[in-house]
Amino acid sequence: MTTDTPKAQQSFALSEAEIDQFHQQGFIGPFTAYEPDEMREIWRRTRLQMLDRSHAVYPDDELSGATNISNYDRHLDNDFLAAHIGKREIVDRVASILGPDVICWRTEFFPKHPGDEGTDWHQADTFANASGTPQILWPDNAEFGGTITVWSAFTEAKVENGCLQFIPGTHQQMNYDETKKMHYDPNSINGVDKDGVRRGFFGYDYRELQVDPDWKPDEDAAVSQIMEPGQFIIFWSTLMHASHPHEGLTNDMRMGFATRYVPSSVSVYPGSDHIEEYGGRISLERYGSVLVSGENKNPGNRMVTETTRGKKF
Ligand SMILES: O=C(O)CCC(=O)C(=O)O
Ligand SMILES: [Fe+2]
Repeated sequence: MTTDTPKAQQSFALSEAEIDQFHQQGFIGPFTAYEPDEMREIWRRTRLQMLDRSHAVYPDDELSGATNISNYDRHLDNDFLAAHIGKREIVDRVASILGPDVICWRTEFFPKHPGDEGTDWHQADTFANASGTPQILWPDNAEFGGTITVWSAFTEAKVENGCLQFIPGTHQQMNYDETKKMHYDPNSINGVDKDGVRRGFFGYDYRELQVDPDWKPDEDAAVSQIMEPGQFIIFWSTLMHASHPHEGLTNDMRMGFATRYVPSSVSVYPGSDHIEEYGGRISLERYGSVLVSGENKNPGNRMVTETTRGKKF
């Protein structure tokens, strides 16, 4: 007999001190989900699998220019990504912040190719930022809004190839008004200089949403999140976050994979049957949130059930 806890029962819940730190700073990590060599091998395989869209829930040809949204939710057709969103190292930590009933409502790839601009400073509460329509709504009595994002480094992320940047402690107050409109201009991509740094938001300019048009992010307080392949970091989407440009000094792509979690009581895509943003439009017909912990507390949400999953995979 061994007294070691079997791996399946090991809990990765955050400690009280870590939860306090998370609430103060708006982020915590990085933590390790995979060893660097393991992640390199997984990514080599998964990167190729991503090219096969035959089971992807959104076709990428509904409207031209839809590359950002056709990147969404590949966990609904890829086995590795499906396992990743439910990985104990991640979900135990997220549940220790959000409570036991947790859904994953969105995943997104964030590639940064050599020479790409940095991601603009931004915060997201309802995720109406690009579509003009709230994508998540917390119950009326909720203390918080936004989502927990777990950003996993599928490749190395360092300053020169565009790692994330956070401004600690900025998650309690929105500097952007998501009921305002941003204008999509794919020609602006990689073309806008902001105080000496090339930054944009995939064809949008986040400054258009500023509550105070004269305000500027306190970039002196920004911290760079340098990560090994296989590490992940947890942050509120309402935290001021951005990324450095890829300087193009090396030809390695930086690949981040963001998984977004909320308590299962939150309404996802309320009243919408499609998403329209980044110049594209996708139907939510085959979409479902995935219950990664506990129970579903919102009968109104479209969920991936064993039956729909059978059809999707
Ligand atoms: O990876 C990036 O550059 C941006 C990621 C981001 O904004 C997010 O995960 O919410
Ligand atoms: Fe973001």
